[in-house]
Amino acid sequence: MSFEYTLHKESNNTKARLGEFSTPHGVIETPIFMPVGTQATVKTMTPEELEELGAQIILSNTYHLYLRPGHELIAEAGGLHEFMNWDRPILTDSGGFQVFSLADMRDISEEGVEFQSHLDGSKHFITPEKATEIQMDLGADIIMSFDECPPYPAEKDYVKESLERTTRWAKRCKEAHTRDDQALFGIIQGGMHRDLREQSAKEIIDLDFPGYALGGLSVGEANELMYEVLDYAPDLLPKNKPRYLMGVGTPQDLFEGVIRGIDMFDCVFPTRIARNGAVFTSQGRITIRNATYKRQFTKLDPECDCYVCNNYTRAYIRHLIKRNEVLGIRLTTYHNLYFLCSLMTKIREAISKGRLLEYQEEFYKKYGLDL
Ligand code: PRF
Ligand code: ZN
Repeated sequence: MSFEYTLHKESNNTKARLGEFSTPHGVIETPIFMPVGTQATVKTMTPEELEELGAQIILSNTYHLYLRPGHELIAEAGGLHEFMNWDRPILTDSGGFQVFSLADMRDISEEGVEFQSHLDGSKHFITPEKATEIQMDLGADIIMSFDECPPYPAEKDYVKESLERTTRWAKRCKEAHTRDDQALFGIIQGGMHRDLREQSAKEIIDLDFPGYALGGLSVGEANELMYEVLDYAPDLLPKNKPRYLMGVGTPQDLFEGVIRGIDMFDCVFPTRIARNGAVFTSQGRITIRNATYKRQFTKLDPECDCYVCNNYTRAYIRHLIKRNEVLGIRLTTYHNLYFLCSLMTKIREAISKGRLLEYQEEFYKKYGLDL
């Protein structure tokens, strides 16, 4: 149907790409950051606020919505867009990763994964076909194949066995997927091993998906090791399709990923730290609970133009957070998401002007990161 990736520009001194991906609910500009709305809500934000702060696409999770309220109920509501009143693009993750990180007991076989719900211990069996069926019911614009994300570290033999099964599962997802108003993306695994990443990329690309994700990164390995994998892994993917790095999204990771050729990111980091009272500023991350901010009647970030920074002070937000007032975490969440979405806008502008590395240097210097 209406899925098309247009590559507008390739940076001349980095591997960064400027592009657009069109979906039935609108076009997303890439590189892009996707806020996470696990439970069909980006915690504390209304869809109107998300739109205002610059979110173009959000991510939700098959595993959680399958358990509660159930995909049938969401289908009955008319799909996820209708259910949560968000009419822009949505991506759902397949549940593979969440089953492996959240479910209590899991038993992986060729057929699929048996697990116990992290909520009530009830038993479930998810197969690639089931994960695809659930995602067809949820009705997101972009859906993900059912994969296994091996833990880190893991035996190389196991990572190989696992990626080969992930390929067979990806093929089954593709065969089960029948909605032409959804794009099903493939996921590359292979851990930190170059030969295995090459094997996985080849096998998954042979199946021909409209977009490809790199899974199995940011799973506890050192940052430097992830960047090493990112030095070659995006180059294994076709240029004419979007490339998504799953579960990654600190300001530094966004720069390092974009420079290595990644187009899409998602992460709970900005929203999760916001609920602990941590906020991004152009001068680095601060914890607003600290006594230092008690009498600072200034913006969270002196350089920010968001609704929160235009209306509230550090001292007030600190008070709200300290008192566990819900408004506090709403304000920090809004600001953090605005910060990352506008960082991506500035990154896209810098690519367009051919000055991404200069912008990275400026940002790192102020933020307190080493190049
Ligand atoms: N697979 C899926 N979702 C994911 C991951 C993965 O490997 C990761 C790894 N960082 C995050 N989310 N399906
Ligand atoms: Zn702000």
